Amino acid sequence: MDIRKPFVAIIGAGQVGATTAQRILEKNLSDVVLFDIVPGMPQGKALDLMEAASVEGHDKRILGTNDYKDIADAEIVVVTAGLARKPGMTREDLLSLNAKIVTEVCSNIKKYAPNAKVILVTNPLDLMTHLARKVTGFPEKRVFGMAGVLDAARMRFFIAERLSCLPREVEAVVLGGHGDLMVPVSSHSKAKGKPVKGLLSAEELSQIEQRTRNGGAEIVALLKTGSAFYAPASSICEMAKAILKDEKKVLPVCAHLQGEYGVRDIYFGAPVRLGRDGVEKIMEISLTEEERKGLRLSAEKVKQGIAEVDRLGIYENTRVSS
Ligand code: TXD
Repeated sequence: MDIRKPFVAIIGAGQVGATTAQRILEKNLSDVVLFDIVPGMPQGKALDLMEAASVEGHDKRILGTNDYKDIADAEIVVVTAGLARKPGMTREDLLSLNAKIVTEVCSNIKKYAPNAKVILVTNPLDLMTHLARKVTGFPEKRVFGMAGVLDAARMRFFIAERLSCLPREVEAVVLGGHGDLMVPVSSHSKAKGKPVKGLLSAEELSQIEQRTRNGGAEIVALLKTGSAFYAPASSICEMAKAILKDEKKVLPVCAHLQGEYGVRDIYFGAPVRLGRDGVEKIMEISLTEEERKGLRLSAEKVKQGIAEVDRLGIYENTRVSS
């Protein structure tokens, strides 16, 4: 299968990876290379997706592979490889296991796709994005994470549901780390162009903010095994589109902040202009004092996590496939 440039490589052909591949193909955005370490699995999913092409009416191709050589020259590499927490596993256990996987994956990205933009998806998101930057050594504007588009999409849906309007008629911004301390920015949320602060009571807004923070956990509790993947895949696709089509669109992205919002030297959710070069500019928006305070708390938590990742000291001796 000849893959045509510019293409997107997806590492990890699980729920999020495979659904992202499907979205990219069916929106006719680009060809896809789908990589996983499980023999036959990415090949099987790629074949299944190709067999849908005539019915879906797209003209894109997908290659399933267990060989990192196939990601060479990718325009974008999406990293969804990793494990989800299992019963009895601590957050630290998950952190160290996923850190090892992300380190191995990123060493191979560095070797085989040194010019790619890298979108991290694996959790814990802010920390894995920090690790990916360390391991690849790529410029900051080419290494970033997906979380804010998803968190904002969830908030848009919750607002739309409450106001009986369409989710696409709602604008929302969610900043900060991708965890319990994320900051839904209600002061910038609008429905049909009107600030939601004037349309919903403070209590209703606070319930929506809390449901947004808990959005991932709500789905995990319903699914029993695994976590959300449809909305995450849509969110990754939105970011890939902004890059492939050089849209220069402003989206909330986990980007490397250097003083913006009073936050320095960590990967953190902020609105950025996304285009062909990756993160082209970090945008600053005005915030209320409460929102600023929330961001400071969230930044502290991310910093503690980064110290934990750095203590693991696993950047060295990583396996790079030959
Ligand atoms: O907002 C966000 N950033 C997120 C993050 C939204 C949804 C999911 N989020 C996280 O993405 C989730 O917590 C996980 O850490 C990842 C992937 O979630 P997914 O639901 O897709 O997990 P799966 O279905 O278990 O798929 C993981 C795949 C699986 O096919 C493994 O075989 C593969 O990862 N895997 C690897 N691929 C390549 N290389 C290595 N070493 C490897 N190890 C596992």
